[in-house]
Amino acid sequence: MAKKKQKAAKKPTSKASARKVVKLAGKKPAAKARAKSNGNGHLPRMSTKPYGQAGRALDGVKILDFTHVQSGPTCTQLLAYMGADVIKVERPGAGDITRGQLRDVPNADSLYFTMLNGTKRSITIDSKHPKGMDILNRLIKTCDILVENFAPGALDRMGLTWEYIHKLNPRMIVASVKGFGPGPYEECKVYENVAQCAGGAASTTGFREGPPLVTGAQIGDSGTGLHLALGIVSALYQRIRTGRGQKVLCAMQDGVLNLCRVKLRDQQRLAHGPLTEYSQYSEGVPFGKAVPRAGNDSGGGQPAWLLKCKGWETDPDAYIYFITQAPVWNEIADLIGEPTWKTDPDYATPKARLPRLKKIFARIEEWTQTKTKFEVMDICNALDIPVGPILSMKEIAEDESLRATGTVVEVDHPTRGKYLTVGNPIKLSDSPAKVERSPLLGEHTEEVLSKVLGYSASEIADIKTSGAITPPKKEEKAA
Ligand code: CAO
Repeated sequence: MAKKKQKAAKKPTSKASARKVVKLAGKKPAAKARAKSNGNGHLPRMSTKPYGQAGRALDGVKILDFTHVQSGPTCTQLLAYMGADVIKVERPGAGDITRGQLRDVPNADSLYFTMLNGTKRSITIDSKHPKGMDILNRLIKTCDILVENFAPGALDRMGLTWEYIHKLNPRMIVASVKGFGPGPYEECKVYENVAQCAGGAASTTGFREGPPLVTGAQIGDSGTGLHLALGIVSALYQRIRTGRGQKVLCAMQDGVLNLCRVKLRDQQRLAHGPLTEYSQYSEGVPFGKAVPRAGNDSGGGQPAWLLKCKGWETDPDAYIYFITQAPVWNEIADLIGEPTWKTDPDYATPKARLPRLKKIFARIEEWTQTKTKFEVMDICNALDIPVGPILSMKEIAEDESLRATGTVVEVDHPTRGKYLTVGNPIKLSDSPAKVERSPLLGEHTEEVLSKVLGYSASEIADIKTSGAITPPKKEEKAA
């Protein structure tokens, strides 16, 4: 019976399908499979447009962006660069608090805000106003993703619980940054450096003799924003199969720990003996119970240190990071004028060098001090010796190659004029980054209400007088 059915299914039922079978029969198996899956609608046909002209990776994805300060905005800005339509919801009259923080140009949005909110649209909505809630409901029904990084409980207090959102739009992905995951600290408010301290970065950064140190790289905020972006695109991909949204949570403590993974590795290695690549080993200083601060030691198995270059007396950034990678030891010995170190048993092997690293780096530094950091870079790279110049922010801002790749981008802003921002550090060959200036507060309120949410002109007029999208009057504010 089953066989009969199969046979029947193979039989062409119309002239058109008969032609199709005949056509496919003459093709190679791969072409046959491709044609079949296209026919089923499972796989889209390959675009015939040239690379870079087939839209952007996240075209068509709409984001209700409830983020503020740094961690959340980093995430949604990246998704906007990838093509998502990011609609940033801000409190009327006030907006994201960073618009006014660290202001350098009077009455203009700060660089803190502008560099984290490019390529987005801004709509002002008072979420605590009934009409404001109506607008939010429409946004929830229309958008694919809600991203927020309020203090724990704030979204629920607005009435936007997961259950509520999921009922309104079962396909919506709700992505949150919080300071800590479930546990004793989950209710805490958290800023960058709190996360660096709680995630293991501060205890392992700095010099052994000094206190714990926080780093300039915003691994708590921007690092967690990056993690969240990965969670969001993964959830979007899963939604293609399941048809439903899900919650995505990134705790800043977890994000920092993920970036400090090598230090948790070293914590476990400590149980089996000293960490021989740490300079404290070569200095004969015993290890304690926890991973120590390692100064400028390399985090990997290739000993390295930061060395002075020509001009260090007056230029605080005249330094080079020098890695004594084992395969190029002979080149290093020749370069610094110590050719006997290639064969001397005290220096010839990585193991023999370990207790002598301080002396070795002092000798290399004698050489680097005779050259600028860029000269060291050129000479060493020609010999395959890995080194890194300490670049100041001034040098980075002026670097032509970073401009050419779109990693540093100049944009023009109506109230502050031209400013530099960091473009998309993730380069996609078929999705050119879209890097635009940040929006003014509420710049797109009417546009979003009419074009995205379909409100009529008279409804918008009503909303305007209701107080749902305008700053509270002075008396209300005082109350
Ligand atoms: N309309 C009306 N009210 C609004 C609104 C709108 N459009 N947008 C925000 N609000 C209200 C919220 O409802 C909330 O009010 P309630 O507390 O009364 O419910 C309030 O504004 C936002 O509160 P918040 O606690 O998030 O803001 P904060 O400035 O006090 O705290 C921060 C900031 C960052 C410490 C906290 O948001 C937080 O811990 N976030 C999670 C971790 C995080 O992302 N940290 C990174 C910070 S960057 O260094």
